[in-house]
Amino acid sequence: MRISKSLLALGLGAILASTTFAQAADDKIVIGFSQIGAESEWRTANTNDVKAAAERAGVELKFSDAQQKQENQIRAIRTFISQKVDVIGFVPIVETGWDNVLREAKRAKIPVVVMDRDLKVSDDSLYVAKIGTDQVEEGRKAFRWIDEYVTKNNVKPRNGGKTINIVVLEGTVGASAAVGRTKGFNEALAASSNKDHYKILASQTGDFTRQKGQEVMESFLKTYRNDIDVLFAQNDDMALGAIQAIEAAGLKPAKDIIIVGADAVKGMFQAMIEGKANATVECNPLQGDLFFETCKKILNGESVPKSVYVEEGVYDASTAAEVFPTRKY
Ligand code: GZL
Repeated sequence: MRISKSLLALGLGAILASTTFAQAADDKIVIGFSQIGAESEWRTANTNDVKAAAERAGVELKFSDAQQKQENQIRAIRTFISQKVDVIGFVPIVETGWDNVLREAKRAKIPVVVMDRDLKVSDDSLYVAKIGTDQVEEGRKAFRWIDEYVTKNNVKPRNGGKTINIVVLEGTVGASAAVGRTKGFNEALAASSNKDHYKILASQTGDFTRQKGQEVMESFLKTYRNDIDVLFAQNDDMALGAIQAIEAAGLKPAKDIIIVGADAVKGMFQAMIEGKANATVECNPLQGDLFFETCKKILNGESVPKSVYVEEGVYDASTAAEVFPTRKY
């Protein structure tokens, strides 16, 4: 059967269009993303933001929750490699142990973009870009706020001794957020003109969770009760758990024991408004848009900065009620 040239051209055109359309559908960028888990309000906000930003960016997101296990993250990254995703993104639960799997991604020519926490690798070319927060600076900000508050309010040691005694609830062992905040806090303390006025009585991991924060604070109170003047909790969830322990011990949080957290999540704003916490250093989880913008630039062959920090501030009880309605997480 003869098919007229015009009908043939129309048919070919339709096939091309459908093929082109099909290619357009196939060309949707596919991003494999390994999240560490759901250990805190902050993490949940970070996950929600990544998913919403993926929608806004029009990319296909393959999302994996590692349930707080590095081996699950490594397994997820290997799966993304076998699925030949366009970009691999992940939050390194701890700083080390990533070289081998990132070498596999590099051999597969899949760019890697790191979000939130930092990592230590033998070869920086194993990841293309890192988007996160300056966790060392967050630690410095926490101590500087304490030093200013103690000085301005002429806070005296509760036990009548010579030093303002501090206990620290650290984050997950080996996580850059814990390592960085500890480093920054200690650096700022050592640099303070009042450094001899402070003493760190104890510092122990609460693994960034409310439950562990409460348990470790209970043990601090059993050991040091009236010797504790300040708590620095390396995230707000642990601070909120510690507040429960302090109240159960018959002490007044934010009054008997000054409480400074990190993250600036809504739960901590509520505690500050209720007069149960003093301050929190913001750590911004809303990194999704910048992450997907960076992924697209990399796929377009554009150069991107190796490391970018998102903006963040410090909030205390004096402005908590006024700021709370503006908080996005
Ligand atoms: C910090 C982030 C930390 C938060 C915690 O960038 O990795 O992990 O401070 C979270 O709340 O668990």
